[in-house]
Amino acid sequence: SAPVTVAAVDLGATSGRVMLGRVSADGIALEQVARFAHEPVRLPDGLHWDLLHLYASALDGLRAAAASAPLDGIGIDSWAVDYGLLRGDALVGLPYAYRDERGARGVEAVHAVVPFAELYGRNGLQFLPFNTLYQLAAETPSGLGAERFLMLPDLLAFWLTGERVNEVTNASSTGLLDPRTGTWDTDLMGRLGIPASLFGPLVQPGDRIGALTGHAAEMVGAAVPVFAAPSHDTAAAVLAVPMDPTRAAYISCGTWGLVGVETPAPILTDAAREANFTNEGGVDGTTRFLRNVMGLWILTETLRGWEREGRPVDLTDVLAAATAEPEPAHLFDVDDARFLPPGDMPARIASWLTERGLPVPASQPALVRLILESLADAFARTALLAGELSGIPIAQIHIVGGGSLNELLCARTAARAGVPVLAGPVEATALGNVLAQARGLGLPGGLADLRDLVARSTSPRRHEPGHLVPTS
Ligand code: LFR
Repeated sequence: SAPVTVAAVDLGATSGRVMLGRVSADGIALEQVARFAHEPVRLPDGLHWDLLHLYASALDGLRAAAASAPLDGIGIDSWAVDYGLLRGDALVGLPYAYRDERGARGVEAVHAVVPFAELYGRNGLQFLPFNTLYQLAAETPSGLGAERFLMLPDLLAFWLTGERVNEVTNASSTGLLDPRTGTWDTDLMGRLGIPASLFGPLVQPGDRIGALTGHAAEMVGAAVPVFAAPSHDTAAAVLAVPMDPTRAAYISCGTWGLVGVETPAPILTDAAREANFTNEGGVDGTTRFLRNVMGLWILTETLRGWEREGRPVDLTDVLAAATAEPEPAHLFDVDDARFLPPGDMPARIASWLTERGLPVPASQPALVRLILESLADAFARTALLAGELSGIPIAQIHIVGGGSLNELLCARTAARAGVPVLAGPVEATALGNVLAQARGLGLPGGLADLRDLVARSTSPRRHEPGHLVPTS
């Protein structure tokens, strides 16, 4: 098939990027054309995404991308669970950020109607207090006069094209999708008093949503088609893990560490529920059977806390110093709910430890080592557990995303899991976004072929258990 050039808009919890991807039968080349920082804004009613900043920055980036090469497509991905509500063409209210505490207020209301065990049997989602259905229970869409529900990437696609669709991988994080059929569970919506009319047609990664229209087309300079990426960033990242899913686990590590395996069908067993594993939708009808582990958030919030206190550290320096520290004798539970909201992580870690009579690290490098060691332990345990629960023998673990650059984290994960870790590609999410579009534009092949293309275009570093530095 002919080479294609597409733009991937990849929105993360702390920064967004626009990447230019060129895909041919020989490989993929990625180039960053724009990067912008953003953060949620705290208002009297809670924590909100600065959506207009995100949209305007994405449009600027798309204009820059189109100026450097004619675009065959645009795709958007972001974190999951968050959404906007529309009445007519207008947004009703400001979308909330998932680290807002409001989701937790909806949990009881949902579980009072559908107890968690039953809910899990229907939607296969791990319990996270910010899952979309809990957020929806904390507000009343019909009270707001809302007519339509769009996940954030769907909302941005609507602003770009005028088309309202729900992309399936992101829809799978709402708790309102049946993971066996990949269709909306209107019966569950009915029981929870969520109007089914809010939800529209589901599109698959690679489907064409529409063309840039109006102001967006003027800004970018052409009516470029917008494709559904796997609009959930984790689904995009998993698509681009150069793995053999019958013998490997993956960790998509950025703000979160998403740790799991890819399975042909959801696993809705009691054991999966008790281990709090999720069944989110992957590309080509696969299931992302994984668990959210706290991820680099806890480290970046720690660094941020030190900066606020006037004790800033340089990341490279502190990681080198942490590597030289001795292995800590005790770890802490990175998944404790107290670490979820923004705030003073060093103080929260210290209180977790002192509550148990454990020593608090005395220096900054020692605390960084403890954080990474605790994360690596959670990563390793969760990857092996994913293997046990799914029956997939874990011969190696792939770490992709920003965390793949953290050599200490990768090496300690390999050591604690007792299997090799393959680190990279760092840009898995953008690669997955680009590949889904390329397929929509005619690139042939199944998941294995797409992963083969990633493997030929990138070179992961190998961490053997027992070595603190990569062995290749
Ligand atoms: C990662 C991610 C996770 C999701 C979390 C919240 O960026 O998309 O998969 O659980 O963000 O949406």
